Amino acid sequence: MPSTHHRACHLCEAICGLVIETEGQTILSIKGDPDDPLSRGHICPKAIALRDIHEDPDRLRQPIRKVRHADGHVEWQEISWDEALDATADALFDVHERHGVDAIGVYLGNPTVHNIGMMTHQNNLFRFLRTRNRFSATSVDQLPHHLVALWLFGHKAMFPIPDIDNTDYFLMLGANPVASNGSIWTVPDIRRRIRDLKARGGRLVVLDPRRTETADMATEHHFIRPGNDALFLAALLQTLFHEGLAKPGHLTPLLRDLDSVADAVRDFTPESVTEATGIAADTIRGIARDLASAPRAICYGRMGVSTQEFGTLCQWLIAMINIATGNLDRPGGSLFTLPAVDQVSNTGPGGFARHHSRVRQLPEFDRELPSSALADEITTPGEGQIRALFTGAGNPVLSTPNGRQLDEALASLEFMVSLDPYLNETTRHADIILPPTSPLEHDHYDLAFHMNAMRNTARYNPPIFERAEGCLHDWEIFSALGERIANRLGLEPKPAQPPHAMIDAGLRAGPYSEARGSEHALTLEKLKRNPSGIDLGPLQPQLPERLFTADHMIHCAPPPVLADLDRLRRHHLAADNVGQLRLIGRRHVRSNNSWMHNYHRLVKGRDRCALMVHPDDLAARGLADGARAELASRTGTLTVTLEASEDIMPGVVSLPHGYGHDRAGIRMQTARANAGVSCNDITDDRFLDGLSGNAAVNGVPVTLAPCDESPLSAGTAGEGIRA
Ligand SMILES: Nc1nc2c(c(=O)[nH]1)N[C@H]1C(S)=C(S)[C@@H](COP(=O)(O)OP(=O)(O)OC[C@H]3O[C@@H](n4cnc5c(=O)[nH]c(N)nc54)[C@H](O)[C@@H]3O)O[C@H]1N2
Ligand SMILES: Nc1nc2c(c(=O)[nH]1)N[C@H]1C(S)=C(S)[C@@H](COP(=O)(O)OP(=O)(O)OC[C@H]3O[C@@H](n4cnc5c(=O)[nH]c(N)nc54)[C@H](O)[C@@H]3O)O[C@H]1N2
Ligand code: SF4
Ligand SMILES: [Mo]
Repeated sequence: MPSTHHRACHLCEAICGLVIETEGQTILSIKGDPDDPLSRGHICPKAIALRDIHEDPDRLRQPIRKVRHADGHVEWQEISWDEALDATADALFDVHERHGVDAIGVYLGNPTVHNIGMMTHQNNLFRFLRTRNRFSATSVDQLPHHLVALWLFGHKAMFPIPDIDNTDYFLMLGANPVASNGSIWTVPDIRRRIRDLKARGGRLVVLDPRRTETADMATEHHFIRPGNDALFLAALLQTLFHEGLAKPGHLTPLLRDLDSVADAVRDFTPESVTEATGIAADTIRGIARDLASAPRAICYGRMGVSTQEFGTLCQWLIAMINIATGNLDRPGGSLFTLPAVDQVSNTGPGGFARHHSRVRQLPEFDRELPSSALADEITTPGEGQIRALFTGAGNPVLSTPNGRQLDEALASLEFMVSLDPYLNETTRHADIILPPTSPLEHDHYDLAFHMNAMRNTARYNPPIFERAEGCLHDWEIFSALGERIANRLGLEPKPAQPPHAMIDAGLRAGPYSEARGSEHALTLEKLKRNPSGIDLGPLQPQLPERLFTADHMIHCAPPPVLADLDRLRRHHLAADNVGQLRLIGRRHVRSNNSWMHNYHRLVKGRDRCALMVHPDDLAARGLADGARAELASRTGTLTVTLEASEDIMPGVVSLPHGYGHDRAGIRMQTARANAGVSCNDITDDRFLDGLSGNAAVNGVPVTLAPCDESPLSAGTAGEGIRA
């Protein structure tokens, strides 16, 4: 008898509702759930990969331990959970005893925030490992959003969310939601929402060095030279002030230091930034006037403006533009969410620069150091050097800058353990891999993404399958390891309450609880009775109550941000800003960071890892479409296949990240067969947003030249594995 299950897709931030039909252990079909109040039936081609992940023979089902033979041969052996957890606890405790807690490094990757148990239970382990050497994908991603939220609104997770369904004018920079399905903006079915915006006479203006799938749907697209958005945004804000268009309206009584902001950007005239940005002064003025005169407008920017040299300035300027035009905290502009489990109110506000990385003095944020510092912290001797590493749901060898350097650094560790279902480019360096249950074997609640969703909803899904015998969930692994470390330290472990009990408690204390007088009276039981999810209504204005600053004001002019404008001025004058070839990234709807290339249905078809180059740039170097060429940066060289494209701005080349699966010793057959190259082999751990320490994986200075096709120039780092 087939049975029907409701389930959220956990692969990207759109959190689409699915209806999954199963029979026994077999998945018969995966479809969009039309009754889901947020996604309303939308899915993308990746949803079918839920089945592929579940069934993938390469997915590890039991812990494995690396055995090094005398002849240098490396072998992996399956071991029991008790053995694996004991050996891991022993090794971590040993490093802790000999070198102190900072000798243990931690790196957590992106799927952590898509996984309820990793969110709720990581501290069952990390409370006993209070190392300063914590790292995560945040600093290759959204770190600038957090800093701006903290400084302006008093809490790291206070993100203004674009209300696309009610807006008239949408200015978007460095985001490609038609491929990515949205980020720091949970917005399933973006295509239809863009079509609706245009149908009601609204406009979408996209600034991107590539004419992307999103730019293709826009009413207007402008190329912008990578890394110069802060200049464009500063000139836009300057125009708003200069032309008297800055009218914060209802926000006025909440604003501190708006005058200082106007002073700070006074010298960024549209004329002064035209050459650097590639955008005409009249165009900048036109956009400023359109944005100001639209009844309801949004300015939004994502990866392209966050993971670049001025990521924090860009996010601050975007927030200031929304504030100056009165579009923050009002329908049709950008609003704050009120999630059912209110992880904004439930977590600390976060802090910045309370300590710095040992080797390069990069600032912490929220007790994490920039991932660009990880390799140096492993390889530089001295007190506090990382000797053991825990990775969870992360693949930093492919996803952080200068991946080859990190690859080599990982090979030098005394001990490494990975909580991960795959033996991949990063986890091949581990001594022990702890694989969690398949996603469909545990329950699901989107603690993180309801916080960023364009509508308030809540949804809980029980597991679809019984877990395979002898398998542990991510949260159980954290708890079991925490218990063992606590015992060795002579401390009390934290009792492990399952995640669903914590969700129930969160719902019962949250804004839609009976205790708070809400008609929804949300509990876990109620969510279980409504498997497609419960609609809690559109985003509502919430200021000043929702502000977390001590004075309940918006602090418009954080001193570190104003000071950083001088760095922008120096960059503006630098001789190599214009004329230097720049590398940017690219996402494809059938791919997801580094770990979804092992599913045949998603990777089949044409090579998606080619370098997009403008025909003029090819001609200038004597190169041709389809040829191989050498792409080089300060950190290394890659041999790439060229793809001529008029859709990319001259002077810019684009390569997706997350490929490069040809390293020795990985166990992902399909990915290996479609290896591609890793663009992070040539991104640069020293190329950063100087204010936040966020990696600048976009706008990397590169050179492109015909290939010297000797076998040694092929871009692999397959030899780095520790034997
Ligand atoms: N050049 C360049 N670099 C980039 C980016 C870019 O645009 N350009 N994007 C950056 C961004 S935005 C991000 S978020 C990072 C991502 O960087 P990472 O998070 O480091 O890398 P992922 O590719 O997401 O790897 C996820 C890992 O989690 C494992 N995994 C999957 N599901 C689970 C699970 O349920 N439990 C556990 N324990 N493990 C699981 C996978 O097997 C894989 O090893 O990459 C960044 N790097
Ligand atoms: N299919 C798919 N979906 C995904 C992911 C995936 O890997 N694949 N990853 C998920 C994750 S972890 C994240 S964080 C989100 C990211 O979501 P998005 O940020 O929407 O996705 P990107 O494709 O990285 O978009 C960045 C855009 O910035 C442009 N760009 C690069 N440099 C610059 C610049 O200097 N200025 C400007 N203005 N633009 C620039 C690029 O051309 C690109 O179009 O996507 C999520 N969804
Ligand atoms: S857009 Fe695709 S990958 Fe993202 S949640 Fe929806 S179905 Fe899953
Ligand atoms: Mo991300």
